[in-house]
Amino acid sequence: MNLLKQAFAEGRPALGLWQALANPYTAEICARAGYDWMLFDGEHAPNTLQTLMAQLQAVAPFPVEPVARPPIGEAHVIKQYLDIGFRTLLIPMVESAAQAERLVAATRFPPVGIRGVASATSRASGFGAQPDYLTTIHEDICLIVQIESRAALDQIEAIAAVPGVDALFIGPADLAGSLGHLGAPRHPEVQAAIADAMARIAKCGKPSGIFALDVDDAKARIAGGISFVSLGTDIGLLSNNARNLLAACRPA
Ligand code: 3PY
Ligand code: MG
Repeated sequence: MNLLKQAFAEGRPALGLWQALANPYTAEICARAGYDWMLFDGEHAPNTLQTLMAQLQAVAPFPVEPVARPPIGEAHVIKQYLDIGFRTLLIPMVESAAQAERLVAATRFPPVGIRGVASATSRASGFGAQPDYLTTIHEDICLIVQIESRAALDQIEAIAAVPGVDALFIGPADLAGSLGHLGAPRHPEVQAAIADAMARIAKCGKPSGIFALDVDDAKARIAGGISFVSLGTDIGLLSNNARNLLAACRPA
């Protein structure tokens, strides 16, 4: 069972951690902490298929749902991510129902979709050890689309209505840029757009997610009934604690 889909079904907020270090060793350390999901970033972190797969292997023993973000929502990238074993995908920059339909098709085998078929050679199928992989994997696929532009805001209801779109995730950084407030996701206009988007996603009956700006933002999103939220990043944890430790011990 896909652990994120399970959390959505149970109405339990799923708490996640962003992974941008592109490193299996630190991914394993973070997986031990008990987050519900971890995002492995192929869009902005220096990841390759090999580094993504190594991170998947590192977190495999832990009860965490690995989520992968490809650099772009193209069918050939999606099939590679699925073949190495990701079941949950976060696709950046989705702006229309037609685009969402193409993404769903990329995650489904024929005749429903266009995903290329590898069975005995893919890690996803246990290298052939899971004989019903081809006919059952769609149940465990979780497709999350990112709403992060003015154009996407206009299309929320149409995108949410696409069968196979499991959840919508707001990207505050890109949304701020698109709304004319680059680098200022806390700008009141951006925050108002996010609140409106959240309410509309809820009205569509779809789970909504967001990248929290800090602990207080995360707590407020959870109190507001969000389905899943990223609480922070591996880089943030490392750099903040490195700075704080030094500051605490350096004589003033
Ligand atoms: C964004 O903020 O634009 C993201 O994609 C991540 O949250
Ligand atoms: Mg973004």
